[in-house]
Amino acid sequence: MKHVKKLCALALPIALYSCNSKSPDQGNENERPNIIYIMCDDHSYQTISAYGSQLSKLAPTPNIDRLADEGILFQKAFVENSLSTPSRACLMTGLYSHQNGQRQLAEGIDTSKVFFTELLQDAGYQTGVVGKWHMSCEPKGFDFYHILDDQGQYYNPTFKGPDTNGEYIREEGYATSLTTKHALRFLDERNKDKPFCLLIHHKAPHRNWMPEEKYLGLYEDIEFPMPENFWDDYEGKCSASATQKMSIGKDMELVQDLKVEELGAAAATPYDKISYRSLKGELDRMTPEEREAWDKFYKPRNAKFLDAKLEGQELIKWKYQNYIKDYLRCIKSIDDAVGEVLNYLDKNNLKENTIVVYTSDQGFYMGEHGWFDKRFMYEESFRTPLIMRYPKAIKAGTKSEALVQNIDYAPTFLSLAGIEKPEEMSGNSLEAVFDGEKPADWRNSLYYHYYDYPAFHLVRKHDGVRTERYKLIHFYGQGGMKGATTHYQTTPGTREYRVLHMLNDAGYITDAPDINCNELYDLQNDPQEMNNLYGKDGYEDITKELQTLLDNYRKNLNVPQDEY
Ligand code: SGN
Ligand code: CA
Repeated sequence: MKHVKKLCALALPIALYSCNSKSPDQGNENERPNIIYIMCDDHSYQTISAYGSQLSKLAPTPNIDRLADEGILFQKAFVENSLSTPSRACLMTGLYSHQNGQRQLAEGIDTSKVFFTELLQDAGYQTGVVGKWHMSCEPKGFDFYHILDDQGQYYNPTFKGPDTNGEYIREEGYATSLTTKHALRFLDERNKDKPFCLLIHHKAPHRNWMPEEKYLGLYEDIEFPMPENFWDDYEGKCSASATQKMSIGKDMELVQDLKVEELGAAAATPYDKISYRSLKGELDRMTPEEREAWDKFYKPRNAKFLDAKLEGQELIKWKYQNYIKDYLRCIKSIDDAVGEVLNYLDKNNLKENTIVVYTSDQGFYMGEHGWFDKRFMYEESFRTPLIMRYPKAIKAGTKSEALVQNIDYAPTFLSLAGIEKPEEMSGNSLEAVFDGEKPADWRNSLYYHYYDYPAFHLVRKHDGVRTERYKLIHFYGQGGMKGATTHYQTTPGTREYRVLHMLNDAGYITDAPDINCNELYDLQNDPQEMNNLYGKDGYEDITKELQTLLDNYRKNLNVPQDEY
């Protein structure tokens, strides 16, 4: 199927209609709340100090924590399909992936589905989106947009907006700061007589985790703890956990990911060559001053590393430490950016009547099971951070244990704006759990479905259910290229295309067997999901119960079952 690019709506520069605003910000006599939705790309809850992990205590996030202190922290927030474009489609439509069409990364989205911002617009809201859009259609339902190209770049990235004639134009600066700058521009220039909804979608901390110049050496002397299940050998699990290609030990690239540029010059394998090309492309974007600062930090570090000739577990530990440090450096800039937006709201008297949401398009592995990346239904990527502040309806310091999912965001925003949710929207408004309690009729389980195989990282297709205590996962699908529908046929020239062709040529994809296999976890006794209980004595009843639940989801939601 062809990758569909459609221009869904023409947005106007906000300056065109903001000129008749009355008085700054008190113009909000309209009681409907403003909405600021901040979504990072691949931000794990493990690296937000409000969530309390050991890792985050060593690299705190005071501004994101401030939101939690003044609002509600969701302890059990999840996505439906742990990947960027599908998650963004869930956000915009309030629908599961098979309902909105965006099941895989590069293919899908039924543009006839309503985006919640279109409904807000119709109801008189002024809407904007800045940063990583990453949908397979142009922004629709926005008065203002200023978006990055595809995944975006960290240094001096290109953006496009209605004022750039459809072209992506290079801007000087770091992606996180530029995205914030354009967000504040929207807030400054908006029509102050109308309520607004602004989506701030950061590129960071997406792979390859390139820190901002001022944070290059941050945390250098800290030794970060490794997760207890880092050395998982996948015994007792289905083959999917062992055949993925997202392990820090085997798959994290010394050149692109860990910035050992020196190894790239002598790239021996085709894989190293791709890795070198990717890193070089990013470094070549820098100004000479930025490049100098970069080299000043990484060159001596790399010299020491190359000199040490690390092998085996020592090499893997080095990779882990340096991955975590670069990732956390990117988070530091994100935390600053959140602080800037909160200060703006304080200064402009917007705090009380604005709901501020902080989340990520999915979770991320910080070494759990030995991994980076996401995609799997195991907790760290299935879960996502979710924090909301709305002084009018949420008491400071609230915590929620309710099972919530990214299909709930659109219904929440619509309900807050007093707009009736379209009947077909699957999610529920989170207002029902804003007080930290769980109403009797709130959901007791969640459905998950990942479809993107064969693709980057080779995670097999799977769906499953999670209750408060248990999780049942079903891995399924044809191996080899039989099931290929997506990246493999996508644009030649992309990194995805090159890497997948290479993996296929090396037999990784062609040799893959079909899979039809289950896993069952007791999250209370085994929160790290190390002990697959499926088929074990004593678990017959709970297995049956969960299987019925899963079958009901598939049936009631009309999930296509061609490959089960
Ligand atoms: C790129 C990354 C992958 C990542 C996908 C999807 N490779 O392909 O590691 O899983 O994006 O990420 S890279 O070498 O090009 O960085 S997502 O957040 O957009 O879903
Ligand atoms: Ca992502």
